[in-house]
Amino acid sequence: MTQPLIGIIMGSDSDLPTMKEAIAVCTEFDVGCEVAIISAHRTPERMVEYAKTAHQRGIKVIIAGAGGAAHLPGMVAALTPLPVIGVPVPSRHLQGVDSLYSIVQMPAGIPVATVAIGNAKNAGLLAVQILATYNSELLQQVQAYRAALKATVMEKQAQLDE
Ligand code: RP5
Repeated sequence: MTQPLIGIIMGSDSDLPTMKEAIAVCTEFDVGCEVAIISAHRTPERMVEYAKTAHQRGIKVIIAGAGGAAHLPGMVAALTPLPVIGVPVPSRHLQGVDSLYSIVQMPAGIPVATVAIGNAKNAGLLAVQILATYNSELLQQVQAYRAALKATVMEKQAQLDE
């Protein structure tokens, strides 16, 4: 089994439909990831243990998704030296604006790279791009991915021009 390099954590199993997009990116780029449900409020000790030990297990980047009072990404960022990417999960009553504000408003010194509400795909891609800074094979994969995106747009343009 591939050594997991990306840790994908979320506050609840109800976040999984959103977070599975990040898992799909890891699969697409063949990067090992570990996935865990860890709640900042319901399992705080587990969160502290995870955040303090992730780098010792070889994890290089953590993606943390949470909704509502979304403290998980920020608290994990406070406890790990690794880069943390936060995913604001859409919430029932405020559609994820609460999640976004909870995650993005970090005090200077403890950053969380926050993606758009529900955009776990970009979190996965950003994590892969961080890993690609020291992995030339992965860098080529990222460039191929971008080339495919460009080809899709150009194909749509060609259809419009017909
Ligand atoms: C947060 O509360 C989770 O990240 C989730 O988005 C939200 C609701 O959790 P459940 O009540 O669905 O378990 O901690």
